[in-house]
Amino acid sequence: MKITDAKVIVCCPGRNFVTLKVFTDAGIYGLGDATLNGREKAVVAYLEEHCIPALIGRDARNTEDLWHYFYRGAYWKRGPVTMAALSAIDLALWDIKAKALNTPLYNLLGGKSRDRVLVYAHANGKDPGETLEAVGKKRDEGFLAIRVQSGIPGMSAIYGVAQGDQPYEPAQRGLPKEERWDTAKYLSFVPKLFRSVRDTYGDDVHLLHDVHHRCTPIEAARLAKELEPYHLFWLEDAVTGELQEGLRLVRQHSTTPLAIGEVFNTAYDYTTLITEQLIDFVRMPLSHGGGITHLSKVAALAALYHVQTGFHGATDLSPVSLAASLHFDLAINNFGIQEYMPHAPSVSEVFTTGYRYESGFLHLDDAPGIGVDLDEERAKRYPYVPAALPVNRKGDGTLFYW
Ligand code: GCO
Ligand code: MG
Repeated sequence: MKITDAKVIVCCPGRNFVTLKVFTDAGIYGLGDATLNGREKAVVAYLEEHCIPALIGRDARNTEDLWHYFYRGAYWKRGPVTMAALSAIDLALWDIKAKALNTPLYNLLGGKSRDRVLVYAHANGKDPGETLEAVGKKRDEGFLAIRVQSGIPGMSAIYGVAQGDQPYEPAQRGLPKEERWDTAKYLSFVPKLFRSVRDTYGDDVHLLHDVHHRCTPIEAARLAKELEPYHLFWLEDAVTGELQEGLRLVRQHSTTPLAIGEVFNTAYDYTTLITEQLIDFVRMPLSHGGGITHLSKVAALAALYHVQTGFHGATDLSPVSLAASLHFDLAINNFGIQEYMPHAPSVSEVFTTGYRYESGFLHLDDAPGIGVDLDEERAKRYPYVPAALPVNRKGDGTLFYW
């Protein structure tokens, strides 16, 4: 089955998405998500200039060889831009493979290990009162796992908290906005926040929290330790992950489960973390971490070390990415949880999907392939809008992690 053509579709139905569409001589096409928030055009250029010309004429069924062609075969390998492009290629080829066999993708990954996917929702508010209310709303919607982020008195903007009354969306039009950060205020605030969430809602709900890379290992260790009484499902990105050994210190001091990796893009970002059992959940999503072909290997390695998956699922990953994750989540044994941030209603004008939320879980239909389609005519109504993630500085102006 020869690849006859491929094209990149960029659209902005509320936020930017980059989608790769690969065509074959069997009349079957596949879709892959190539969205990299705030760096969309870099991936488009990499795909159009370097990947698509090399894809045409190859056999779409050879997913393993083509993965290595674009990974090992590229002297300048790894990194988020190239890996987002390679991930999109891999997802599109697995979509084609499953459609050609007329079966949902999960059947090619081992079939179903479960019949629905546990998801976590986001609850956030400008202050603890609003945040508690938001947690209550998510409970009422049936969510069994809730990520809690709150505005902190004395800090004007904070990661994970919506500014107006729109749902939280970190990328803003134009150049990066600057935010200010205060680790001391944050560290004394968060344990109190979780105490009041547990006092209000009890023990019968999984709670999660995202530090968003803003602690040093010793600060993260303090936070993880002080959060122990509230039994988090996980503490996410407690430190920035470039230095894998940094997690050793956090681990030595606390039993709070740790999740990391939404900005990782290969297994090599995880080797120390997994083999030394320094984490509990891998977050690297299919659409940034090398697609089905590579995440299958990462998940298999993780399984040997009691590490589970908890894939990134923010709104900047398209419905193609979320649906592909759901197939993977259904199939593997060491699935843990799936992040679920519903897309804005305008997204469903462009993408048709086969998943639905019910009572704390996402359910997937039995459509062949990944089960997502994109209406190219409607996509044209939503042209690309330049947008960027914020930049973060400490109070004295020192540039810090966002
Ligand atoms: C999460 C993430 C996101 C990222 C976003 C950046 O846990 O969902 O931290 O909110 O910040 O994906 O583009
Ligand atoms: Mg995160």
